[in-house]
Amino acid sequence: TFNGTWKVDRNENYDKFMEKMDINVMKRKLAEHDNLKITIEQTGDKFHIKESSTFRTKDIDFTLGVLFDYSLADGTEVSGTWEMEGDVLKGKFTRKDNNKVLTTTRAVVGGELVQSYNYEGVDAKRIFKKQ
Ligand code: MYR
Repeated sequence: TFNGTWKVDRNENYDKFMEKMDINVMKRKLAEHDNLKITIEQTGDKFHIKESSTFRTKDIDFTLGVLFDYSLADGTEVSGTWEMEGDVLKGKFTRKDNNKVLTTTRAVVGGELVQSYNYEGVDAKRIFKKQ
């Protein structure tokens, strides 16, 4: 289950990923240490997520398989869906500014929440510990 509050513990290749996303070096440095915390509340196929970081706090609601809009912390707007495949959440989001696709997954692995990202062939991970 994804429910609970998760605090980012470490990143893998996140700087390279953000670079591919065309995020400038100053924002990347800040984003590496954004203290991202997400609280996930799943009820059936509905999710409520509270996101908090050094950049902002934000509430997000989505239903599995239903298109929704989301803006990244740097203001980049995307639109897409999350789907559940087995125990893995799979997200596919399209940037509104260039129509390129960002895919992401969330899975609980060994008690940690692992979020993977892919954009234009570059993979990254952020790994969260439960609070
Ligand atoms: C959520 O479930 O938390 C909201 C929807 C997430 C959409 C896609 C997330 C991609 C975030 C990429 C951030 C990297 C910034 C370069």
